[in-house]
Amino acid sequence: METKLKIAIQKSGRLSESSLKLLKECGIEFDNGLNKLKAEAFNFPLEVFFLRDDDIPQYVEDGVADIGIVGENVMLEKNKSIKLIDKLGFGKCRLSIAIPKDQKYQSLKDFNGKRFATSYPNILGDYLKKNKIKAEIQEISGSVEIAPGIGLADAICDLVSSGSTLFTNGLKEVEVVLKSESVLIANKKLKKEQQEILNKLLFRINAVRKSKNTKYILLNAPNNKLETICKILPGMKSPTIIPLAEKGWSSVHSVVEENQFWEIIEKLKSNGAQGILVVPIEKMIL
Ligand code: PRT
Ligand code: ZN
Repeated sequence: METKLKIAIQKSGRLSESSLKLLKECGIEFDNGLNKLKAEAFNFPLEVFFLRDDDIPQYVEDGVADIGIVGENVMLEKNKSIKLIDKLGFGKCRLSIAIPKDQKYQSLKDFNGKRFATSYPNILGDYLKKNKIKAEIQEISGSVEIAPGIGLADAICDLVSSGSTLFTNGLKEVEVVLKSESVLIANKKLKKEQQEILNKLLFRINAVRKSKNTKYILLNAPNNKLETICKILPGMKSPTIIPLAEKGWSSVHSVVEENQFWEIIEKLKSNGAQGILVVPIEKMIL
């Protein structure tokens, strides 16, 4: 029987859509009908398990799944014996300490002898220990933000993204314990065949990721400005130059990184580039 790689992703929640999208962008097709527990890819040796995110590290440790996608927060909290393969760049959030908004705050020392409510007792416990704070931790599994209001805790430690949950509950963020994003984790003892499939998958993931940070750029330039313009454009190797029908002009093609984009466009314009077109890249193999 053909070896397959088993991947566990979140069944329904904040990471589900992006996890599915990532696999799709890698060209992997499968049927993910509602309430399905697992699905087999049609065109790649991959089996997809749909699970609660909290269970994924354990399944990966046990080898029920070979790899999985979870938030770094879950990976660290569960503290299983697994391998971190790569950060995936979605599901970004932070695990923060928050207190009632009209309470004064000076430093972490304020928390000595206080009581925290959190769903992340391990991460918080390590953080407090590292900072030599002695406080009590009350573990609760949901609606952590209401704990101070009902007198269950003095402070909370919970995930924050926009901050609106804290705001509507009259809380303010005072310390960031951890910055988190989705990660790809793997079982520590993958068989050779499984590792090979994982390498293929990682190759595709990297191609997708590279392409997201990069744009394809086309422009027209007078030939006497080509040298300067080529210097502005870094490109993968060097820009492609194609003569235009109009004498003395050329079309220049290259790639630019998203974060340098505006700066480069301005320089190109001031050096005589015209008709600049910028198009998205779907996949990029270096
Ligand atoms: O059912 P299952 O157990 O699988 O899902 P879940 O309810 O445990 O997790 P889910 O879907 O809420 O989150 C999955 C992962 O998404 C988390 O482990 C994080 O890695 C990541 N993530 C990113 C977040 C957030 N952003 C986030 N904002 N997870 C939770 N939140 C919650 C937070 O707990 C708080 O209640 O959103 C609220 C705060 O959001 P803001 O925008 O109001 O600040
Ligand atoms: Zn969960």
